[in-house]
Amino acid sequence: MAKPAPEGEYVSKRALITGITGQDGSYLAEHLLELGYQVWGMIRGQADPQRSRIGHLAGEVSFVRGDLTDEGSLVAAVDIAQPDEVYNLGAMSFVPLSWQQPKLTTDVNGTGVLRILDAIRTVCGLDTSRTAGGQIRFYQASSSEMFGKVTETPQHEATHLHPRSPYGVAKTYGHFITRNYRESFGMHGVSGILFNHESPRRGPHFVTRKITLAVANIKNGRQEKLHLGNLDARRDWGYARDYVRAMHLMLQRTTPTDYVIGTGRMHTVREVLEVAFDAAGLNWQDHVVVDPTLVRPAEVDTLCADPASASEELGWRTTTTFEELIRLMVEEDLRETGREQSHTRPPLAPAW
Ligand code: NDP
Ligand code: GDR
Repeated sequence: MAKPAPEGEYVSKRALITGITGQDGSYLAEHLLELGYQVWGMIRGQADPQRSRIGHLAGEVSFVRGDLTDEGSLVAAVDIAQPDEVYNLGAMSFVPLSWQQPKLTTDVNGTGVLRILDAIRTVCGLDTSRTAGGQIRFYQASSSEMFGKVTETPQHEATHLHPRSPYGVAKTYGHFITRNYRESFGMHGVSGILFNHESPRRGPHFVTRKITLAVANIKNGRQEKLHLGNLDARRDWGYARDYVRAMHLMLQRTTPTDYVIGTGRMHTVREVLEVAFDAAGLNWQDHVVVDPTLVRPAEVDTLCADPASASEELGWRTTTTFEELIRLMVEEDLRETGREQSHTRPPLAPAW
């Protein structure tokens, strides 16, 4: 929605990212800045962007306060940023927490999507000509967790949804309300159905990072045991940097279309352990304790993407294999815990 440029003058696109302090938000901001975008990041009142994953982007990204539970703040954020593209990455993203706080999860991950869609319509004065036809394009962070109890493998855009967690149920609402606003009001809204993607910036309670952090702490003599839940769970794990490219590519299509994004390969949690401990010359069987309290009330046993449409229509590809991804996370955590040791700060440890 940037103002038209006087003839011959280049005006870069403007993007508003919710969830900019998260793993994906930080990589997406970097990617869009590299592409020449003006980036606005929505942060919550409590967040301190100087010390988060985006501290290094201070000065390059403009910040606006807002919360997905507060529609007025979303209207203000969209109005201030005047974006061409809105990326809705904000969410309560840790699945186990959604059983402990199901209503808040629903409010943020489900109704929050409705609020930001309505905020866009409000700022556009409910004028569909400004939301349709590419004026404000909207990306919703949908999730493979929506497939849940799978009936076919691999999963594609038309696979039946059977979410198995309050998180997955709320994401499914966000998915369908985005589609509904596209069909009802002609909004240019798309959902990326992304499978698990990881990086050294992954939150410490997600299983890959919990493992790579533990490997580094064990190697540095700060931890002996690692407590985990279901080692047989299978996921399609990719590298987060690759996945934010897909988000941007999706919004550049003339026709708004939803895409599945994943590698097409799945591995067990046990395989993550093998690669991660091996990368540090350790044997996982010496350290891992299976803890039944970490098994979920309703587990998603297996997820694997069919990214054929994204490959054919977006030209999207992954660049990093599963083994490379886990090794690079171990290397970064070894470096980080080594640095911490030299500064005698307390060790990084997952809260879950
Ligand atoms: P993170 O947990 O790293 O980041 C979540 C972001 O959401 C944070 O910036 C957080 O802000 C923000 N947030 C939380 N609550 C609110 C709220 N009430 N209002 C506004 N913002 C809020 O997640 P990821 O970066 O890994 O994931 C990004 C999105 O993609 C999420 O929606 C997630 O559900 C989805 N997704 C992720 C996948 C993955 O494998 N990573 C796969 C599929 C979907 P704060 O810093 O203030 O807490
Ligand atoms: P997930 O990721 O729930 O798929 O959601 P997570 O890394 O939390 O779990 C993956 C699988 O590992 C099993 N597991 C454990 N998980 C955690 N966190 N801790 C453990 O100790 C443990 N032991 C075994 C889990 O049971 C599960 O099967 C992520 C999030 O990023 C979501 O926001 C996103 O939508 C989906 O990926 C796609």
